[in-house]
Amino acid sequence: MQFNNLAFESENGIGVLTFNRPKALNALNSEVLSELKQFCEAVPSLDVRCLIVTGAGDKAFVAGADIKGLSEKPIAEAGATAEEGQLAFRALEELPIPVIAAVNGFALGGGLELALSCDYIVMSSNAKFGLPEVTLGLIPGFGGTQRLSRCVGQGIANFVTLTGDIYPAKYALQWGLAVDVVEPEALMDVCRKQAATLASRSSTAMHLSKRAIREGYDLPLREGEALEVKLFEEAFASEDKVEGIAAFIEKRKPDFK
Ligand code: CO8
Repeated sequence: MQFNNLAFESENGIGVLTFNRPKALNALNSEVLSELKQFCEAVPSLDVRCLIVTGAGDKAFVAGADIKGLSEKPIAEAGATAEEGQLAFRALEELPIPVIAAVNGFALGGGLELALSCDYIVMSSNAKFGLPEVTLGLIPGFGGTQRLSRCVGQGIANFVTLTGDIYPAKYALQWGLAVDVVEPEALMDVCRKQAATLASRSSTAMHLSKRAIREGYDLPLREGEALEVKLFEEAFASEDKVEGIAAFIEKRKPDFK
């Protein structure tokens, strides 16, 4: 797959998707968002069981929406522009495979919103994050007002969004935004190791788990439990369940297809 602003490579079922506009700190313009959506549509046809998302260069994961591009947008296109980003990030969020955000530098505005659309975040110790939209007279438009509060709670989401300040990675760990903060040189190795573990798990069970957590999040508890029952039944009827339980009983590693 060839893109102008994304690089993709894969090995042993682990894919790495790199946002690749280092001169603009990997900022998101319409072309990048459209390429992300195309990439997500192609994922089921790729031989990939786990995806790592990162940014090119050593300075930025993604420094947000392309501010120069935004400056040229007519007011009438504002809603469509926000929706364009939301649809691309939703496609990423709904991928059937696990997705790790390897945040290697600035994750600002749309960049933080991108990371929040992945299943979880690992940050390098020199990464910085924030939602600076209020400093531009804007609000987050690619899902940030919704996903940040779901991830860290409303108080911290209010704090990050209203201050518009840029925060060091240690706060991501403290606030439960990132699952780990590691030395910059170790970031990709740590993520690849985690991806290898995920790639060895049942892809059916991971997909159903992702759906149960994501789709259940907005439901009342009893409806969420009902959803869990329905998805549990699907897992129970799967070939992976037969293999996983047989492997346990036979004291061997499961060989999930
Ligand atoms: N868009 C376009 N270009 C950018 C962006 C960006 N978001 N960020 C950096 N760049 C460019 C700079 O303009 C500069 O280019 P040039 O060399 O041609 O002048 C190059 O990248 C390097 O950047 P700096 O020289 O500024 O590097 P510094 O190390 O001095 O600063 C910062 C790094 C702190 C990251 C700084 O670049 C910065 O503040 N960037 C903007 C961050 C920001 O505000 N992001 C939020 C954008 S708004 C957003 O994401 C809204 C999402 C929802 C949109 C909804 C649509 C309707």
